[in-house]
Amino acid sequence: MTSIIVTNDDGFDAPGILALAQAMRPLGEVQVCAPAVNQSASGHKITLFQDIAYSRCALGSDIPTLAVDGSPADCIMLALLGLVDDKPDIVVSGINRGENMAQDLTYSGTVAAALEAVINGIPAVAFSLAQADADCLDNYRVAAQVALPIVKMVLANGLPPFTILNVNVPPVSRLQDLRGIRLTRQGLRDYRDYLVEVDDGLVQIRGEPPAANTDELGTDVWAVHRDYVSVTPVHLDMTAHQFMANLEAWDLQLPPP
Ligand SMILES: [Mn+2]
Repeated sequence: MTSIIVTNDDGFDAPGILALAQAMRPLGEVQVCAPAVNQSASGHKITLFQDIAYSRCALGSDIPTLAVDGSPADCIMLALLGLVDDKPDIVVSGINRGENMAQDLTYSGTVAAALEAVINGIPAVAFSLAQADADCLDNYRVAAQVALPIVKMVLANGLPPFTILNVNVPPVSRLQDLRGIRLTRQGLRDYRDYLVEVDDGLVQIRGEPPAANTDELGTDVWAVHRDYVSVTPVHLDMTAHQFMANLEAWDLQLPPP
């Protein structure tokens, strides 16, 4: 029996993870292992040198669920280290509340959970709904419908080592309002954060929704802006290969002894 772990970064009780877990059920045995509380923008944080509490419950009345007092990467690490009985055939992360495109990938706990899976040799897909402001259940349902055939293909074909699929779904309430799937690369976003002095010695990061260059053909932001589902293959290797030759020319040396 195919074993599927579903996780997210919005917390085990977010609407997106329930939609995703339910959509995965035709493919195998579904087990949810997700943060107990919202861990959005936690990146690839893992919790070391301290206790991690967890509890067992059920989602949608009968999907076995572990709520972990940790990060999304913690959830996958714990699951693979034995908190979940069966070794999973795939890890599916999401459906995130809000897109994970362009530079978002480095902040995203949703994507980090998928990367934690491939570090351990388990294929993984991250799903995000490009709508941050509301929990529209119809939109999550459409995104979950999109997820099913994609996960099916990954189960059938596998993925190359250290490679995940990062999927972003435009916010539509009917499947027929999507124009199709586009294979994309990471685009560029322009964050518009600012600092707010809340009190003496107390600040907060706030911001307008990020702008994006949606005109650059073939990027994730380009596709989602045009109501295409964006599928980006993402590799864990962050080496800037295209800079290697130039860096070589610097001829970096140790200081003289
Ligand atoms: Mn999130």
